[in-house]
Amino acid sequence: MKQKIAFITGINGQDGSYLAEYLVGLGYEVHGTVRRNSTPENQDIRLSEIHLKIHTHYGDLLDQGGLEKLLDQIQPDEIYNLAAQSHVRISFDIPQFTVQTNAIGVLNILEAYRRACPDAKFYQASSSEMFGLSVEEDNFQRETTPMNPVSPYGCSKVFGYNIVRNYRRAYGLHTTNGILFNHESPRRGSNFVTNKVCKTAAQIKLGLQDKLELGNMDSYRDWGHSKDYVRAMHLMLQHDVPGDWVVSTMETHSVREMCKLVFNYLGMDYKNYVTQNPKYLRPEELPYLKGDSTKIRTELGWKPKYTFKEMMEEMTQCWLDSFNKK
Ligand code: NAP
Ligand code: G4F
Repeated sequence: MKQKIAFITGINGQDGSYLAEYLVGLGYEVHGTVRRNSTPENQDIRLSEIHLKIHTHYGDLLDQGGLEKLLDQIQPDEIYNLAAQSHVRISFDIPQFTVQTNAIGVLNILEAYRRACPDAKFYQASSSEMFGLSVEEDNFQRETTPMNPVSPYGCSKVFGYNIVRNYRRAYGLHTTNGILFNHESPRRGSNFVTNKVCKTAAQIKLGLQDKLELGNMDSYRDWGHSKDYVRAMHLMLQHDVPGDWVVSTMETHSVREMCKLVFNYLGMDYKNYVTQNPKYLRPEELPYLKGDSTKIRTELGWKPKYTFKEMMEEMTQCWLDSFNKK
């Protein structure tokens, strides 16, 4: 059987790196884009375990011609569009760049794909942030929940989601949206709340820091593990019919509960160390997320392997180990 070829934008991000490892493990030839960076060493950090087994190319979602050239050369079977300005708080600081990348960028890669390799299957990294303030009466968000975003990031992702559905219907392309709820790992950027808490709590434990400054501790998130979620992305593209699927743990925890768990793991009480700094508050907050992933569980047989506790402990332990090595 012919070796399958995958193309991943944002291959050096959290999800891109795990997805690349997963697909290499399944026998795929894996290609992906990285952006030009003045310190090229930084770009390989998350790919250190597989960089010799994959093919990286310079590429940017803002450069449609470059994307089309790459897709024309590579002729992938599967395209995973994971690239994005993915930080919600920062999307209020750089709204134009966020919308250019996360909205127009999706259009750019869809057009490149439609012209260069329309027989491929296409995955779009859509987000639970699109639901914003909408919650169903049973306290879940699901595929049918109206979208009511509360950030430039959320608004940009709604455009990406809709244009992917439009290209599916208008041109008969195999384009799929994964509506993923928050997912974390030791490779999560350390300015997202979970990894910020794990990193700073480990520093406090080792006497390298004395406090942790956070924003809103009373928002709720449905936090899963990135490794479980990249399996879901792949499963979605193995389905004959394209569609939209929610991926979530079906549990929710507050930022406060998450802090308590991490500090307890290290034998400390978070109340003695955590303070609020208004600079981490958002102009508009999304207070509550809990995803109903019944559809992907029943139709595609996906379910997560990690529990929330196992994931937070793994992340905290990784920081402890890395500081202890120094
Ligand atoms: P991440 O770690 O921030 O990775 C994003 C990747 O996109 C990085 O490789 C980044 O490169 C690249 N990128 C940024 N702007 C780009 C541009 N203009 N052109 C090309 N590449 C660009 O994010 P992640 O957590 O892996 O998330 C992957 C995708 O899933 C994103 O689209 C995110 O919005 C979406 N998503 C994430 C979650 C979550 O909880 N993690 C949930 C739902 C949806 P640089 O390193 O050079 O910036
Ligand atoms: O970790 P966060 O920054 O993630 P957020 O905003 O939920 O976005 C993530 O999940 C989305 C899926 O729903 C993705 F689409 C998106 O790409 C990203 O991966 O913040 C989580 C919560 C928020 O309510 C925030 O206000 O934590 C709260 N928080 C409290 N203090 C903080 C902080 N968030 C950050 N980043 N830093 C803080 O100091």
